[in-house]
Amino acid sequence: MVIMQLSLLILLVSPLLAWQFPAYNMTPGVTPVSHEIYELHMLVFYICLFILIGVSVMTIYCLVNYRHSQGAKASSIKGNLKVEIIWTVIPFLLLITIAVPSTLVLINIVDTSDPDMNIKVIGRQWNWKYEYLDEGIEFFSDLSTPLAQIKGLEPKGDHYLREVDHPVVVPINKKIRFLVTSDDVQHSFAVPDLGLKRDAIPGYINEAWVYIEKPGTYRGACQELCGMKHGYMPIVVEARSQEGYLQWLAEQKGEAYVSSDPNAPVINFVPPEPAVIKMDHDSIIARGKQVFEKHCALCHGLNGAGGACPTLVDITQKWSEDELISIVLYSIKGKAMPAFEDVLSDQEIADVVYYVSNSWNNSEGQLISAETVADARR
Ligand SMILES: [Cu+2]
Repeated sequence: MVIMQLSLLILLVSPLLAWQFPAYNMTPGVTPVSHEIYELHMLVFYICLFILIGVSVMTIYCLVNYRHSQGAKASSIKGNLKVEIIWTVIPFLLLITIAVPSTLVLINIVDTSDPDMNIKVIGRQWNWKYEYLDEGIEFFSDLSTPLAQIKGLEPKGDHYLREVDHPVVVPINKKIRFLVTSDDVQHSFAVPDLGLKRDAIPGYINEAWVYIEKPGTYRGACQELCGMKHGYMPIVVEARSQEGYLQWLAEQKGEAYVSSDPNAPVINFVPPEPAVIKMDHDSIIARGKQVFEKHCALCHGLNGAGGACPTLVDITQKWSEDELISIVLYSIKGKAMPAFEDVLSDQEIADVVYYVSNSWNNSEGQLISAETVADARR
């Protein structure tokens, strides 16, 4: 009885909480699909509430009025056609009320026809790769939360584990089709504000679409348990005005961008001169450390000794430079390490291998040039 009263109380208070604290409710989002999903959710919620209140009132009424101490006697009615029709027709009508809008929303969700642009999304252990198919640009999007926050050495930032180095930039008011797939295991591409969730399955392409109505930054995450760093592959979608998007696009391509607005200043984007790569010990160690902390330290630990993972490559033991280059490029059999062949540049691999072979127990690492790494690529 107490449990029933408690659950009743929680269920009756929950709609009030949903109204007062929208953060506890599902988000209405910023796309037509997310609005439809939200409305469907609220419709089902009200139907559940209606049933809950109806059943609870009936139960309490019977408990109070027909209890044994009041002298109530159980009757032995056998069958009642009217009641049976009522308790068949009402649930049937309720199910139809849910089924019709659900089907319409589902049909809309899968309708990826006539997109204005196409972006291929590739889930990887453990980052996302985006390819703008109509523009010929592509990039990786990695977690950008500093390692010190993850290790608890610094206070957590506002977007802890929800921030990336390269967000997906898209224009508002355009139908954008995402072609979602995976390079390795199953991931899931999900951004609640956009009403978007699609599984990323190796060998398959799943389609999804969004039409974002409001500029802003929308955050999501991989929603399919995909390995050790599943929690470290967030998704950040940046929706900009058409003008802002075109400007970003020009920057990505290293082209100048001229605004279509005659009053706007002409923005000439000039790609920066390639930096001179210093090859002294301290510079390489500093660059290698940066690469190591971004891509390796989450598993291997800042001291290289790693955690308790039995499938970790022991980098504190002595490896030759060639072995390390091969491990970083293509991983090693029987270990959970991902291949960095597509993720890191030749210079980054040369730097990180030099850093590893000169840290911890290793101290006689040889200088490696980017060309050596390029030669080691199959
Ligand atoms: Cu994943």
